[in-house]
Amino acid sequence: MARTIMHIDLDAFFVSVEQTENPKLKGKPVVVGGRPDRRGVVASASYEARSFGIHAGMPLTTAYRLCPQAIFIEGSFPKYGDASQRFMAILADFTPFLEPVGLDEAYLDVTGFESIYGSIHQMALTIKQRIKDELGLCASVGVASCKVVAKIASDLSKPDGLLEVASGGERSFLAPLPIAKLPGIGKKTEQILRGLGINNIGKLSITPVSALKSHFGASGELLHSYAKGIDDRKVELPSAVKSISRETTFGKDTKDRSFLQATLRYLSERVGSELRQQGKQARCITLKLRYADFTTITRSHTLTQAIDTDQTISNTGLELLKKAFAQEKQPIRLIGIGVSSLIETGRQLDMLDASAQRLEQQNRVIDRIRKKYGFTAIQTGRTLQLKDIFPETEKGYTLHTPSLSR
Ligand code: TTP
Ligand code: MG
Repeated sequence: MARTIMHIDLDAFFVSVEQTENPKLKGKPVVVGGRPDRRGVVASASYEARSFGIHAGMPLTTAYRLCPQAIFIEGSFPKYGDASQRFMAILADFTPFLEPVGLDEAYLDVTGFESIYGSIHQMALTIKQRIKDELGLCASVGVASCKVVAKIASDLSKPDGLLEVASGGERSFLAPLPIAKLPGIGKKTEQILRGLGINNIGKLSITPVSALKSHFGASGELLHSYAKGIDDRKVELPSAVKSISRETTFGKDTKDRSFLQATLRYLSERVGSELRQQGKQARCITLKLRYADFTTITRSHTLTQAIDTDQTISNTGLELLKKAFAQEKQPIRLIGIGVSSLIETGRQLDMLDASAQRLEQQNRVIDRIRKKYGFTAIQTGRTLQLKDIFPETEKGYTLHTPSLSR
C-alpha cells in the first residue's frame, strides 16, 4: 500500500533552545558545545555560524578560528531533554504513529491523514505553527512515500522548511543530490564511492548491485535501494527503541585506569537507569573507545540472558575495557557504553535465582531513591572518586561533553 511519511527535524536544536531563553542570541553566530579554549566538539551551530563553515562535530578550536566573534555556550542537556519531550508531546497530538529519533527528530506515518487536515501540506503547516507558538522553535518537514526520502527532503528544506516529494518522483528528486546526502554514507563510504566515480545519488542508483555488494556487503544492497528511493522501513513506535547508550569525551586524554573504570561505572548506571525506566532488558553490551589519534573502536559482548542491572552492564563493560587495555596503549579521548538487543521486561522476579533477585530489587530501590533525592544521592564505591572531578547537580554529574544515544 502507498504510504505517506513525514520527517520532522528541529533547526539548530540546542542553539535554538538557548535563543528562546536569551533572545539577544538570535540572528548571531552561536555555537553550543563548550568554551572555545576547551576541548570538545561543536554540538550545534546556528545558521549564522554555519555560514562561516562551522558544523556539528568540528573541534571547538577550529570553530573559534573560523569565527572568533561567535558566541560559545557550554549547553545544558537537561534543558534540551525537557524541550525534546515537549516537542514529542506536540507531535503525539497529531498521530499515534510516531517514531522519535534522538532528541529533535521524528518520523510520522500520516497515510490517509488528508481527510482530517484537508491536506498533508496543511497538516505539516499546523504542526510547524504549534511548535513555533509553544516552544519558540523552528522545525523543518519532509514528506514522501518512504523514510529515507522524507528525511532527505526535510534536510534539504532547512531552515524553517517544508518540502514534499510526490509519489513517483522519488528517483528524479534524489538523482542530482551528492551521495553524502544519503543517510548511512559516512566519510569512508563516500571516499570509496567517489573512487568508483560515483558522485551523485543518480549514479549510485544505476551502479550494478553486485559492485556495491562487493565493496560494502549487505549494506551495498540497502544503499542501492535507498538511491532508487525505495525504503520499506516502517515507522516504529517508541517501544521499538533499539539501543541506549551514554558516552563522554574527556577534558584531557587519559590512561588513568581507575578514573576510566569509575567513569565507565557511572555511564553504566545512567544506561541502566534509563533501561529500567523504559521497562526493558538488554542482551548485548557495547563498549566504545576513541583514542588520542581519533581511532574509534567498539567491543560487544552478548549475554545468554537479558539483564537490566547496573552491575552487569558495568562489569561486562569493565571486562571489555580490560581487553582493550591489553591491545592498545594509547591514551583515551572518549569512553561510552551502550546496550542493545532489547526486550520488554516481562519476566517475573521469582523465576530468577536468589542473588539475581536481590540485585534486581536493589536496583529498583536505587532508582526510587534517585528519583526522589537526585542521581548522586546514591554513589557506588567506584563513582565516588568522580566527585572531585565533575560538578554535581541533582540530575547527576556534569560531564565534560555528555552525549545521549544518537
Ligand atoms: P541535528 O538535528 O543533527 O542538528 P541541529 O538540530 O543542531 O541542526 P539542523 O537539524 O538544523 O541541521 O542534531 C540535533 C541536536 O543533537 C543538536 O542540536 C545537538 C545534538 N548533536 C550533538 O550533540 N552532536 C552531534 O554531532 C550532532 C550532529 C548533534
Ligand atoms: Mg535538528
